[in-house]
Amino acid sequence: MSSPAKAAPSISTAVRAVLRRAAEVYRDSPATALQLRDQLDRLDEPLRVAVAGKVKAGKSTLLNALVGEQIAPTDAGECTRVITWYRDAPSPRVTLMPHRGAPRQLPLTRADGRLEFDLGGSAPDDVDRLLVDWPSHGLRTTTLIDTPGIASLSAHISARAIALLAPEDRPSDADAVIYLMRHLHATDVRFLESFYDQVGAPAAVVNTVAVLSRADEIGASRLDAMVSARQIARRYRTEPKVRRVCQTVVAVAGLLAQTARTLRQVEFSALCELAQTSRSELDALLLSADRFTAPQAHPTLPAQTRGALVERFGLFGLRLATTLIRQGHREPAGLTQELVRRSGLDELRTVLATQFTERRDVLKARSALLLVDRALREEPCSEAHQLAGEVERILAGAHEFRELRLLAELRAPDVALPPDARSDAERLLGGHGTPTPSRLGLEPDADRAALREAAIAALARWQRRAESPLSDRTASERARVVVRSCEGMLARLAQDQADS
Ligand SMILES: Nc1nc2c(ncn2[C@@H]2O[C@H](COP(=O)(O)OP(=O)(O)OP(=O)(O)O)[C@@H](O)[C@H]2O)c(=O)[nH]1
Ligand SMILES: [Mg+2]
Repeated sequence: MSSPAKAAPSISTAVRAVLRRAAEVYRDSPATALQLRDQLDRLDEPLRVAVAGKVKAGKSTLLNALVGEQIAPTDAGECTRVITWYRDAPSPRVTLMPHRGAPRQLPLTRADGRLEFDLGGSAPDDVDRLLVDWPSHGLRTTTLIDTPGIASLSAHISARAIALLAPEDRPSDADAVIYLMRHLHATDVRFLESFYDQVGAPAAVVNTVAVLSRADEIGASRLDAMVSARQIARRYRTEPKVRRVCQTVVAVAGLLAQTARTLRQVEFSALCELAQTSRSELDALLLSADRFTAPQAHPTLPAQTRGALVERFGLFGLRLATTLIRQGHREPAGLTQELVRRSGLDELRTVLATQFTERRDVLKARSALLLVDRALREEPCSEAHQLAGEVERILAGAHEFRELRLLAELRAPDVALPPDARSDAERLLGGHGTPTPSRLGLEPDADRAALREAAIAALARWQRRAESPLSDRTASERARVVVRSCEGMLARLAQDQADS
């Protein structure tokens, strides 16, 4: 009986071995050895995703929306000026990590549904970061890192955010980035390019998703604001300079999403009361926040309640919520679901799942190899040559990396591929999700025969392209990467059949 072919080690196994070896090689260089050992631990931890963008882009609000709780401070307090990590843990705890000195615990309180903590006398400049342990399902696969606004009033603070995301002296602490922008601005593109240009980074573009944030404010918070925002996001997605720096752009009304996911019964009752006001009166009231909160503006709802409502929902959220209640959403759970859907949060979560969560092993491996590569360049040593060879072998050999690199290349404006072939390749390479049905453009529950048929057709399509005399060398090589992805799918389908 022939022995089964030895399976290639998974990318995580190969990277783990290289990290161990590198930690051994650099054992006399304590700082580097420590970074390498940390990186080893990171392979078993949740993916680290930073939320970045300019001041007041809505970063902390969106983080709360993603977690489904108000844990990140959103007003102008000193904590918004400090990098803060939110990670899942059995019990809540806030730890302050100073630049110098020992970490210390900070007291935390909950007030009005929000988590509150302060720096306990430390100046923001003295704080390296805050670490918030918070039991949350939303943080199980991903640790979220809230960053101070870039290009903020204090150059120092924005420098800190940039150092976290694109540090010069070491690879980034974050494996992936959600970048918020209210409009597309040259500084946003420049900032994103700084990830893209990281030395040695295989396909940095694949670890960035852009969000058109505070999307409800587009078009004066009219009821169709999200329709316009989605159109703008779609246009950005096709712009070459945007495609070059991020995977995709999603429009999200973060405030509405946050509030919907933390909706309270008293708020729901107040919305129902508002919805009973005649449409013309309500439209007039909701023309501006000042009108809506004026002392005698509403016969039954006190000004204070209205003030709280507009702060939590925004004018757009109030217009939308009252309209939905009028249309028959009489239960808080149903209203929450519809508001979250319309806020764009569901779409963002799907994008994060396909772009980040499903690819977490590759993204973490990428961070790890960047670290080893940097150590080798900055501290050359006698074993460097061999170690560099191992890094190179993983980068060149792991098909996952080839897929990432090609996905990034396909985003460049000058790719010599017809648009339909380009989008076919993007899908097959896992650009819209790595499970086989997503790659083949079929429903998640498609049967095996349909999947096989589609994979065989795709394989033939890309084999023809790889062998076509019309394809130059680069085009053939790219086509072969897609061929390999199709072969991988067929092998997995055959394996599934054998297992069942
Ligand atoms: N209308 C509307 N307002 C929003 C939205 N997201 C955030 N805001 C408001 O914008 C302000 C800033 O929001 P934050 O979430 O603190 O923004 P940030 O980017 O974390 O701000 P810094 O950390 O200070 O840079 C707050 O008053 C939020 O209520 C949104 O989607 N729509
Ligand atoms: Mg903030």
